This record gives sequence, C-alpha cells and structure tokens, in this order.
Amino acid sequence: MSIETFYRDSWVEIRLDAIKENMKQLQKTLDDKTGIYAVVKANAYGHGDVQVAQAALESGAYGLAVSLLDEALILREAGVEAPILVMGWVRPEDAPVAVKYNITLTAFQTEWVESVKNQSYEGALSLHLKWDSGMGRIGVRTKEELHELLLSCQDEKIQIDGIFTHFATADELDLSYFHKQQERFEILLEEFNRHWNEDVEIHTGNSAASMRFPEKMHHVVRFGISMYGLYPSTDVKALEPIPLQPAFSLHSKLIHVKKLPKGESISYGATYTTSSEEWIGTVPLGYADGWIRKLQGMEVLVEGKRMPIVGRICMDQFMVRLDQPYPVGTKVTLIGKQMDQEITIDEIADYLDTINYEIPCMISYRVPRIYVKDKNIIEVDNSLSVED
Ligand code: PMH
Repeated sequence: MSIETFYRDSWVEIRLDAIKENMKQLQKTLDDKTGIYAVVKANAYGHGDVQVAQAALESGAYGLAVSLLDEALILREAGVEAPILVMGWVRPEDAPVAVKYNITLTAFQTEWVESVKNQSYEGALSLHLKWDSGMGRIGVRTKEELHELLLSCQDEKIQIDGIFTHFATADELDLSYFHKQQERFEILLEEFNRHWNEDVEIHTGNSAASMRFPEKMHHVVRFGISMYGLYPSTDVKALEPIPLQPAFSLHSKLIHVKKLPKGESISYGATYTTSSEEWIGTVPLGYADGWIRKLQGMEVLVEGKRMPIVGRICMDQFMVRLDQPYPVGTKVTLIGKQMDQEITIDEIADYLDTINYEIPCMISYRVPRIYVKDKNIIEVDNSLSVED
C-alpha cells in the first residue's frame, strides 16, 4: 500500500468497504461450496486491479479472473498468490510465461493446444476449457470439437482444471435464450464427463446469473459488475436480487469562477452563449480524463445542487453554469453523492446511451484513484506519479 502524491484537483474515490459488502451479499445467497472469481479485468473495470483484487480476496474470493496475460502478471507482480484465470485468448508461444507464474489460461482450439505442447516449459500448463453455448465469441461449440480438444489435452504438459461458458442474456427478463445456453452447456458437460475422469471446476455465472440463480451455479461464479455495486441491467436492477453499494465516485474542484454578461460564449465552437448575466465555473477535467465531449449538457453537483455543463468539453477542462458564485476550491462531484443529491453511473450511462460497465472503464489513467476503507484514505494510486 502506498500513498502517492498528486498535483491535480480531480480524483476517483473507491470505497473498498462497498466492494466487500457486495461480495458478502452475494456470498449470503450462494451455496457454501460455491466460490467466487472476482472479475478484475480492465483494471477492475476502472476501479484499480490490485486494490480490488486484495479487497475481494480479503472478503473470501476464491480467485481472480482477467482477460489478458498482462493483467494477470500485474497481479502476480503485486504479490497476489490466489488462483488467476485469464479468460481471453493468449498467444500459444506465451504459455511458458503462464506456467512460470502459475496462471491458468483458457483453451478452446485444438491447434492452439498442439502449438502450446511444442513450447518449451517445465511442468504442466493449467487450462480451463471454454465452451461457446451461445455467446458466439470464443469456445468449443460441438461434441466433435470437444472430443478433438480432449484428445489433444491428454498430455503431461497440459492440465485441465476447469470448464466454463458465458451467458449472453442472463440480465434480461426473457430467459428463453439463457435456458437454451444452459441446456447446451449441460449436454457438453455430460459428454465431457463421459470422456474425462478427473475433477474439474465448473463455472457459468456472471453477476446476473449468480445473483438471480444462485442455486444453479456450479463450483464457482465470475462476479464482475455487481461486485462494483452496479446492476448488470435495468431489468436486474428492478428485480434487485441483492442490495448493492456503488464503490466508484468521481470528484473535482472549481479552479476558476467568473461572472459573464449576457451574450458571451463558452468553449470551442462557441456552442453555448449566456442568456443573461451568468456565473460560470471551470472544472479541471476533460475528455483526456474520460469525461467525453458527449457529456456536454450533463449535470454535476456543487454544494448538493445540480449545475449543467455548458459549452464543449475540452481535453482537460470544462465549464459549468453556477447558480451563484462559489469560491475556487469548491468540490464538484461528477459521479457520486453530495448531501441528498446523487449522480449515479447509471444516470451517466443513460445520458450517453450506453451501459454502466463502460463508464468507470472510460475514466482514464490520468485521474488518480483514492482508496477508502472505514472512511480513511488507505492508498492513493497515481499513474502519473514520477515517484518510486
Ligand atoms: N465472465 C466473462 C467471460 C466475462 O467476459 C465477464 C464480463 C464476466 C464473467 C463478468 O460479467 P459481469 O461483469 O456481468 O458480472 N465481460 C464483459 C464483456 O466482455 N463486456 O462487458 C462485460
């Protein structure tokens, strides 16, 4: 844990207690024997991979799931010893790196396994086989492909430790496609069990499936978006299968406040013109921080009140219309609570016509992350830091 200094007035706050609470809520509904892979790919959906991984493991997560081998190596480098599964495709020539760092890879192509076997490494590569039961992304689809793959895996350089699939519609009210995927998975599972005697981990559920159908989960679930306190869809939010607390908030400060007369324009393209005398504040955050230009017109919170973003959002700054003058240094909340007002990630996602997953992911490396536990700042992570 380190407290790094940063020299700007914008920051993300991550409440690690919220992550722990969300883990606890899911654990309550799961069978005692069902473990949790905390999905921390993409820098833990923008929340900070190592910090979230540690909080999840402290809360009893069984392992961690990422998309890239590079992401897994960052966790190992930070001293994480728990099982790590890379769910995406890794080049076969990089398998020796996975073996060296005890990282499990995902396999679904016979040629890939053959190519891995030609690499030089000691011991066995741990694999989870991926079955495409209807996501149409990666995975084995037929019994024939499965047979071929299993044949190729009968080798001392390969160790099958798990099998999994991924649902495309577990977050929707209409569950017909979800059931179809489950059926297809069960058929391949029967086939697998006929040809393979060793015990393996079986996992199918993402946040939506694990919260809605905890009794249908096998050995592990892969808990992503809801560990961060967000529901996977508005449909699931309405069902509220478990209570969740968002962990992510985004803040800045007013760095300049001025009174403009009627008829003055703001920012590139002069797209906004004051319609009377107006107080305008400048916020030091822009599209290079992930606060993209499409957020023009969205609101921010100042002293618990909503103020609109006026004019185009620049690379590093944007302007807001204030209801009155506020001192330089006044806190501005872009995501999160101030008094009884709240701007949620879901609201931002709605405004941008996208899903909540995308919002924390898009807040860039330029914005330092502050980690809070029991109301205390326990760590500051600043990617721009030049300090060791
Ligand atoms: N398992 C796999 C294979 C995934 O790709 C994801 C999320 C999860 C589990 C976790 O899902 P959850 O966040 O809904 O709990 N993957 C993605 C994705 O590829 N695009 O958006 C989410």
